[in-house]
Amino acid sequence: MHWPLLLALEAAWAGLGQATQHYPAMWGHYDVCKSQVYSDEGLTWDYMACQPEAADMTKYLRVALEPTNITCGDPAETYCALENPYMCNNECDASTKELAHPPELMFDFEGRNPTTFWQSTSWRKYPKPLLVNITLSWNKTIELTDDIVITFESGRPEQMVLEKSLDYGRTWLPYQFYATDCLDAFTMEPRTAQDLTQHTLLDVICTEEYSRGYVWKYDKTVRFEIKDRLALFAGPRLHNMASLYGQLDTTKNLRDFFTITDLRIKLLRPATGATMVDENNLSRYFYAISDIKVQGRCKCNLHANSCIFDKEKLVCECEHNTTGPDCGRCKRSYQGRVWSPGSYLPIPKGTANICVPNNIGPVTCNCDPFGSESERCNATGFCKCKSGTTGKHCSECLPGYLWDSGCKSQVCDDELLRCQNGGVCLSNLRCQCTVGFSGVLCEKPHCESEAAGCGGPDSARNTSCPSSAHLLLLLLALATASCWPAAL
Ligand SMILES: [Ca+2]
Repeated sequence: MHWPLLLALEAAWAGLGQATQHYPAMWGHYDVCKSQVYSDEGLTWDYMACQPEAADMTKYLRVALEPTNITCGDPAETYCALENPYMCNNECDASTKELAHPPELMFDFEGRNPTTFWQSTSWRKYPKPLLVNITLSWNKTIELTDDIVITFESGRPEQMVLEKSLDYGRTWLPYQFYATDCLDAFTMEPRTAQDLTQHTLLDVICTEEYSRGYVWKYDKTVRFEIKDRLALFAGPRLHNMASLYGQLDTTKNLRDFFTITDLRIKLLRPATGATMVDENNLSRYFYAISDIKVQGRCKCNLHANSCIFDKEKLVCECEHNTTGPDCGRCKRSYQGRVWSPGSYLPIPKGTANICVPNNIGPVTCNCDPFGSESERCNATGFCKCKSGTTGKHCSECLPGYLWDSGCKSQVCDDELLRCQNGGVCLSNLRCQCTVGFSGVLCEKPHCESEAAGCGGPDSARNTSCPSSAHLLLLLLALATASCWPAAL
């Protein structure tokens, strides 16, 4: 019954490739956190891992630029084309809507003509570096599911770094370096994403693929290759998802690699199109970005199938008795065991890892209904055991007691506690008496008459005869055909 989930998982990952034709054009996500199933115990819930659908994450970000006055147009400025210093028809004026190039134009709907774009001031302070930080913040942990694609309206920068943060911008890690000359810019050997293997997937590389060669009109994008990295485990068409899920389940570093709260694009040197910068025409050098694509999903630790944008913030709608912005902890009354993320693999290899009520955890895993006073543990977290019972769950017997729907005192054995008068000891719990005898050890002969005040078997007054301790006396008494009241 779980294989449809696997298919859904595969569709989920395959669906991430919707922007590229050679990936299956399937859509879907595993949105089933639980379903009702019939089992030996009747109709029960079957819990499964789930996660929100991948989406365009640029709708939910905040963008910040450093320096704050780096956007062009204040004061108004005219720019010349990089490839032709005499073609100066690019005017930027922040006070005129048609001529302004604010940051939000990196995230608006593309497809209109002419293209809309953000643009920086020109490199008028050359040789001081023209540095710009573009920070994208989600205030929420998200998982990247597709390539990050930055489309430049200007020439692509000669040096830039893409960085990520996992802690809301407090600390940063490089994701990838980009340069026309990696050795010169960053003292790194140039590599490409295609050079990576399963063992080097998490390497931070410097690539010259998106900077080298100045082609103004046709080569505008800079990529961070997510899918090439996923394909190292899932195969070139992402067909072997079980392999990828297995890795994601067991390798925290791999999960974390695709996880971010913020991205930062550090623009370090604009395109110059030549080895020498033309100091007489510095208005040829600037950055302009028309579009940034970031596809991903809310990280909900496989405990939610939807994520909502509430009060300007993304929040997982947690299932499985979990809570927190990332479903990262158990609800207060569901801390019966330690919180864990759900697993990517379907049952039985994986589990949803639901949070269980406080009194069902492995520390207390139910009090025995026969051996304890209550099936629930007391306020201190322990089961209260009945007499003769012991153990964490009150399911074990003290010495001298035997289990029989709870712990019963041992009645007979073949040594010290022998059944008498021909009785047979059954499972140490009771004597099976021969006709004419009763009592725990068959020590009591039935009365044969009502003589001497002895009642019949149904008598409410006296139904038994002397105890085993008086066996000798009993024999004497039998000789006189009389019977003693039980009180003796
Ligand atoms: Ca745009």
